Amino acid sequence: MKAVALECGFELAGIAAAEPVREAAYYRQWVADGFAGEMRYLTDRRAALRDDPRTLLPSARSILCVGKLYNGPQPYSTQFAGDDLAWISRYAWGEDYHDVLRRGLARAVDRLRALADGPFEWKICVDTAPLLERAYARHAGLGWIAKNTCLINQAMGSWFFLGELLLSLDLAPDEPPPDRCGTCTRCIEACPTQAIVPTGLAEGPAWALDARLCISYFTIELRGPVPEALRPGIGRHVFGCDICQDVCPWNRRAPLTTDRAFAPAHFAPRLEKLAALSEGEFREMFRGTAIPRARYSGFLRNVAIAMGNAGEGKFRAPLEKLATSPEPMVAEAARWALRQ
Ligand code: B12
Ligand code: SF4
Ligand code: SF4
Repeated sequence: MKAVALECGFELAGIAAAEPVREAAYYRQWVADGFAGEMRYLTDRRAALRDDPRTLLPSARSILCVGKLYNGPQPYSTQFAGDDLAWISRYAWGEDYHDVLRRGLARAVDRLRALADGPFEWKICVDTAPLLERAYARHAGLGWIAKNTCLINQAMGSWFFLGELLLSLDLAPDEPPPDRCGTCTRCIEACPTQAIVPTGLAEGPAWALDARLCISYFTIELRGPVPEALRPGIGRHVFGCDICQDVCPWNRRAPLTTDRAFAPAHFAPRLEKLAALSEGEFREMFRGTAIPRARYSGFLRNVAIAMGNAGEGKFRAPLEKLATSPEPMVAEAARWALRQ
């Protein structure tokens, strides 16, 4: 199974049992604490589906969990100068990972079909299914869930995506590796908006991510205005955030992907160029990437905030134009940026 996954372009592979895990209780607590913000797909009826992977495939016995590297040779955001350049997070530079991982897992299914003794049922999941991907990947031995809440692999760091193949086959599960964060707190200290917060839980993780404070949430998921007090912390981020992974010692020598699908189409584009994009040009520029998830209006809101944070006089004219946007959220962000 694992050899097939490696042949199909995944660097990490392991097996977890398709059973409920104790992390589901922590997920419920996280939702109850309001940490999901307005991400309703995490809190509505789909929240309960996360209790048991068999809600996704009733015959499931095992989960083949895979990891795919996306790291490129480009500098980390924390080492990259240029106030007039926008930061798009590392994971979104190339082709949309949902498509790339699904393709790889579909190839794996074909190979397994040829190898298996008899028929089996399967289901591919990548990100969007109501499945606790990090928790199952941990049980499959792919890494530990770190203080920054990312899954880290001792040899590979954390620049990898997760995907799963639910299978009706009975396979021997792997063991979760030990937590190797130790006494380190670099990610917690480096987060510009203090989004990694103590849980105070007697049992369970000591740290959680309050998405309502996270730049990644603001710039990708949030559909309304970003709370004003948190805008300065966003810096020049226009889509996602890499800081808590950039500063992690386990990513100091993180390996690079060899998959050309993740080669950057637009590395650190100029903010002025982004501010001038029409909706059609926005769609054209980022077609096939994960960026349209932010939507045109959300993206322009992010660009306006980044320009305000840069505080450069040359951004006055593009911001004055954005301030006349028919989209109130964009116009308001541009007015705020002009005040900065
Ligand atoms: C919602 C979501 C977000 C939200 C919330 C993130 C968060 N940390 O919860 C936002 C928009 C902020 C986000 C941001 C990012 N995301 Co995101 N996101 C998701 C999504 C869809 C659900 C995650 C979720 O359920 N969160 C709620 C929390 C409570 O669940 P959890 O993170 O799984 O946490 C578990 C652990 O904390 C665990 N736990 C930890 N320690 C311990 C200890 C004990 C004792 C116990 C009992 C439990 C426990 O319990 C929790 C429940 O299982 C997943 C895909 C999926 N279906 O799982 C991708 C996913 C987590 N995201 C991913 C990525 C790449 C990112 C970003 C790096 C993108 C970017 N550059 O901006 C950032 C990283 C920010 C960060 N530090 O986490 C990858 C992570 C890969 C990896 N190596 O970890 C995933 C897996 C998508 C994928 N298929 O590859 N994301
Ligand atoms: S992604 Fe950025 S804002 Fe979110 S927790 Fe990490 S450093 Fe903080
Ligand atoms: S920076 Fe330190 S505490 Fe944070 S995830 Fe990395 S090793 Fe863990």
